[in-house]
Amino acid sequence: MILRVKIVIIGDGGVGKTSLIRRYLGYGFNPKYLKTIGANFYSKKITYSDEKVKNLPVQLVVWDLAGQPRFNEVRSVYYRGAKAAIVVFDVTDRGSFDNIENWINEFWRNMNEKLPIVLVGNKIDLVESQDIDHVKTEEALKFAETLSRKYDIDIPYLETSAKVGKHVEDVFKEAIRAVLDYFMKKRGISV
Ligand code: G3D
Ligand code: MG
Repeated sequence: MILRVKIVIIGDGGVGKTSLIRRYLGYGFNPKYLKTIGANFYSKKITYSDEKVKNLPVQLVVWDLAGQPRFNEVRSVYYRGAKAAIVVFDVTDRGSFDNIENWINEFWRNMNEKLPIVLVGNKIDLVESQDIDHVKTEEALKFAETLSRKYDIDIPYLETSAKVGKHVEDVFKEAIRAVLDYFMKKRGISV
């Protein structure tokens, strides 16, 4: 038996969603393009382990928007069956940070359920290499905490660089962990 986990990756255009997936899966990894909804989906078998679970086979399916213009018409198809969302902003683009709560609400509204979220601040390499105005770690952490309290759900925050490959694996691992925790709690199963 293999657990199938669909994850959607959302956030403003240009924040690095596609780059994160490509970095995680390897650049030679080709998605299937769903022309009707303008989305790519990447599917890969992985073996998941953490402190509680050992070597769990998971069919990870990640959905990524290929173009946003027609998104209004296709969003229900895009979100259908998702178990979690990776919500990404660009730490050097405050506008993309300001939109995070909209993206989260949009996801939950479409799912009719407060499914797990992993919040990601990408392009951290840019602020490590130059002194530019950006969304600071403390501010993003505080925001994640505020959202967690407001919606009564734990929202982890991670900073990544798809460019140099920093903490990219952790994002996907955290998303799968959140999905397992969520559905085990929901079914009253403890491990
Ligand atoms: P999107 O899928 O969210 O729209 P993309 O974003 O993955 O297409 O990335 C948008 C641009 O940001 C790309 O630049 C990409 O190379 C760059 N980018 C993505 N992640 C990072 C990162 O971690 N660090 C840096 N420095 N750049 C990143 P181009 O120039 O190809 O449009
Ligand atoms: Mg993209």
